Amino acid sequence: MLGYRFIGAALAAASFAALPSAGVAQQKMVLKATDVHALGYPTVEAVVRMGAKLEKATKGRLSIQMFPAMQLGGEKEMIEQAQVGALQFARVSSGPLGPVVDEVNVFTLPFMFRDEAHMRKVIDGPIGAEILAKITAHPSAGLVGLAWMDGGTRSVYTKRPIKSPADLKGLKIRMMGNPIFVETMNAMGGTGMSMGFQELYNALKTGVVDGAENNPPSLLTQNHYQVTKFYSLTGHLILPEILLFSKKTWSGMSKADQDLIRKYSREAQFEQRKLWDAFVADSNAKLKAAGVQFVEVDKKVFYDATKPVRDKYGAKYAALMKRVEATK
Ligand code: BDP
Repeated sequence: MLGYRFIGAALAAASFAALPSAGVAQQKMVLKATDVHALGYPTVEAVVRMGAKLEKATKGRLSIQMFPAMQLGGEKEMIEQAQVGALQFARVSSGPLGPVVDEVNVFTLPFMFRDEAHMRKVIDGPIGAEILAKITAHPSAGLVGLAWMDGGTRSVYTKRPIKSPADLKGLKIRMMGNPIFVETMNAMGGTGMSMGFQELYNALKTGVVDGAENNPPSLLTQNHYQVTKFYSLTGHLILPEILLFSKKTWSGMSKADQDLIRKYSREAQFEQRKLWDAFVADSNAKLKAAGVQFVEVDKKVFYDATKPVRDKYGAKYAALMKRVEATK
């Protein structure tokens, strides 16, 4: 039996150690968190700092153990592990969450936000809160939506400059796992290919794809810039990221602990943003120093080209999209 118990403990979602004669609320829990990015990246750092706060506030009863840098797989896998309670915090892009909770897709439409300030207004305000609540209330997603994080603006990078849809013709561009993104790239003139982030560097290097699209920090930290030297500022996606929690674990926690996690998550949203702005500026400088060429693009052409995608996927959320647009 000892062996069995040992395996059971190793597989357990979070490590629980009940204190003598204590109820659920008093259990010691090590909450597992994961992110595709490495330690020091703003999304990771914000969650690590939150762990320190949680530990302090609960005198060590609650803590966070971070598994960074895709140690637990890509974002699809991270979501699945949160769903079964194999981990607690998953910080993912809105992209791979869209296929799980459809409302999230409103944020994943091309050129949905006018600029980053607009996106921040939306996620910080009532619409952001509503979508988080939709995630939590979803009957089968098994997730709790805790907070938004900033994912900046995504643009295309390839081995040649992209100024118009014609320049993308015949180029295979990696997109995140969400049909909206593949259709977006197709509408932009290229050939969208959905693929996990964990496979991308090799795919770029071996020519399985000709390019990808992302924000400057990802282009830099994933070393994609070593292969693709032209960063064409299409800005087709301003994509919020999200901090999720496993509903399975959540439902076994006390209301007081849930409230504490919610409070620190909201704080993490703003803490990450501050780190993010500095990180983007630094990434841009490093990319330029490494010889990456930033190519100015007439976004209007790509905006017009992607209208069918907004129409197709946005139709059922017309009212919500109007409210997003009206957010000033
Ligand atoms: C990065 C996001 C990360 C995504 C990644 C991707 O921070 O959440 O997994 O893009 O393209 O910008 O897959």
